[in-house]
Amino acid sequence: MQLRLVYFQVRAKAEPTRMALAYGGIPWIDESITSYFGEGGWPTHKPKTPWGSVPILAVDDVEIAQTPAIMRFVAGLVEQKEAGFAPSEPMLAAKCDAAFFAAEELGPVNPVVNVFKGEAFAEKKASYFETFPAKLSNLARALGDGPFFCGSRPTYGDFK
Ligand SMILES: N[C@@H](CCC(=O)N[C@@H](CS)C(=O)NCC(=O)O)C(=O)O
Repeated sequence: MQLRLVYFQVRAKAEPTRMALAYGGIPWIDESITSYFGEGGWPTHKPKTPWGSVPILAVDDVEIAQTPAIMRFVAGLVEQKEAGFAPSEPMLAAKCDAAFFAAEELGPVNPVVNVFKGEAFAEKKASYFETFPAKLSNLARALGDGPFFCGSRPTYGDFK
């Protein structure tokens, strides 16, 4: 099975998947949008992709999109090597999802840091930090004594 992770050449939404793949010792290829889509580029191919967005994980010739779905798929692969990485017990699975989605809410920091400059940057930063402390403290509370969100071993909920 060949895995190609298609994204911009930045960390952002693809990085948790990269980290989980690396953690699981699962080989993958980072593929830029330009090299993956080739002629016509993203604007031409976007409507034909599963959800019109990247990241996309191409599993041989089948494309998975939506970051949490990609992560769940990768977690399933890691689970085959390390039991417990993708818990099947419903309450534990919910706990992992909650950590993953709560961390996902911090994602809008990416454009703040990487895109905006000057006055726009100052405005976006101020707006981001209005809600950041509460979100961070929720994550800290969920982590408790840790060391991981769902117990003593890492799960996909820790990779965000
Ligand atoms: N809900 C999607 C959102 C993905 C998303 O916003 N991707 C952006 C890049 S970070 C994108 O595809 N931008 C190009 C476009 O919308 O045409 C996910 O979690 O994967």
